[in-house]
Amino acid sequence: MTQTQSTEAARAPAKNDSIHSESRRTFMKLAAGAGAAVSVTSKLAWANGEIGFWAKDLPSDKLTEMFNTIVRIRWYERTCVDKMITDPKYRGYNHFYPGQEAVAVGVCAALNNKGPFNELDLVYSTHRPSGHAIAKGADLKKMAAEYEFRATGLNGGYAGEMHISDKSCGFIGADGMIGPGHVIATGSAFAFRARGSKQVSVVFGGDGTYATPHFHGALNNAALLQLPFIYVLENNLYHQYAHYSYSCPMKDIASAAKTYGIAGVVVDGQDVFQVYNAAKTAVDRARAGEGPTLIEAKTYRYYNHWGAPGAKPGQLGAFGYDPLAISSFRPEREVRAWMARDPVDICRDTLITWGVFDRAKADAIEAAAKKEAIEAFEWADKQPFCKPEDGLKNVFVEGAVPARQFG
Ligand SMILES: Cc1ncc(C[n+]2csc(CCOP(=O)(O)OP(=O)(O)O)c2C)c(N)n1
Repeated sequence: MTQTQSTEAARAPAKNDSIHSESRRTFMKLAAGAGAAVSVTSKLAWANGEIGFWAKDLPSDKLTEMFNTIVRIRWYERTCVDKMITDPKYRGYNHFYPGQEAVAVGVCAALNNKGPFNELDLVYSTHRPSGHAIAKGADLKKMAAEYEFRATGLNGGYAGEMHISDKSCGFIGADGMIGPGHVIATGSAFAFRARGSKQVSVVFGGDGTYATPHFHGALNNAALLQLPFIYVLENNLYHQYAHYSYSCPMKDIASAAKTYGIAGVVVDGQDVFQVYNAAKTAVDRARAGEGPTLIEAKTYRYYNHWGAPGAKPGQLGAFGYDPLAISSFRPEREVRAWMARDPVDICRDTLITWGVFDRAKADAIEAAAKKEAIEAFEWADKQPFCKPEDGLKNVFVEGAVPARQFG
């Protein structure tokens, strides 16, 4: 059975999912318009039940924490961006997450993120990991230090952004390679099955991952073995600078779930509560032995694909709201339409409507998040850099290579 949960008027699913029948131009125009009036239909489309309406029944402190996490991600990222533009000493090389925060927070809020390692749900991330790491519970200061290659960072300064991990909260980590992490994530799910554990393995991937063999291999194996595995596909419309219609023949990538006979759902990735509802439903099914789910969250990233030290707003390969840069690969009106449905605003306004907090309280939470992020980077700036001569430490498993590697 299909249920509609959109906060706006729901649109009936397209009769023909294929875009081969319509011109790419028309398709892209429709996709661009999605930001203006996202009326994404949330549906567990191909059997196995329906999405629960869980979020509205959550305790107020949990809902407040979800808003807190969204603004902590937003301000961590904005502080990082500011440093990249203004601080000549900043060394990070980053893929920014603003615009997509509701996806990470909605999913991770449905997971077990605290406790002994063998009880944690695991998250496998992407080259765009900040939101996933913070939502899973990584320490902001140690993250900032890691992004700046400091010895006191989460991974001793050797991982930087693209390989950051935090075992203590089950954040298995970022992955600079597009695809292979999906297969490893199904391996974890298989281990959970084999051990009789109730843990769930979650992998995040972008729309660009649809075209990888790993996406299909992971879903096929997860379906065959009915693994406790959730694939969260963050469809932000573009992989680097190419629209996803260049690599995927379907409008809804979640349609792929049908191929593998698993549950698939399209959800409004700007609305943290819709994401939570879908994630919680998928987690419950996975823990109950009912198999994997593919969640496609329609979302958008505000900044350019990546930024590096010395970046100038508006330049390709940098980031910024500069219309010239935006129009180089996506229409300005598309960016503005999506920004009008900002995940921070939607979360804040919903919680005010629900009477969870008032505007003053929301502003205080956001101000504290901003302060925390600035202080995290100030702390990181004072930390020692990692030493190049220690670079081979922690690369090999002890016992598999001569002990001198660990001296
Ligand atoms: C195997 C592999 N091929 C190519 C790249 C280069 N690359 C980095 S990000 C990216 C696009 C990823 O797009 P998507 O998965 O949609 O995520 P997004 O950047 O939109 O968040 C590519 C092709 C890579 N990192 N790994």
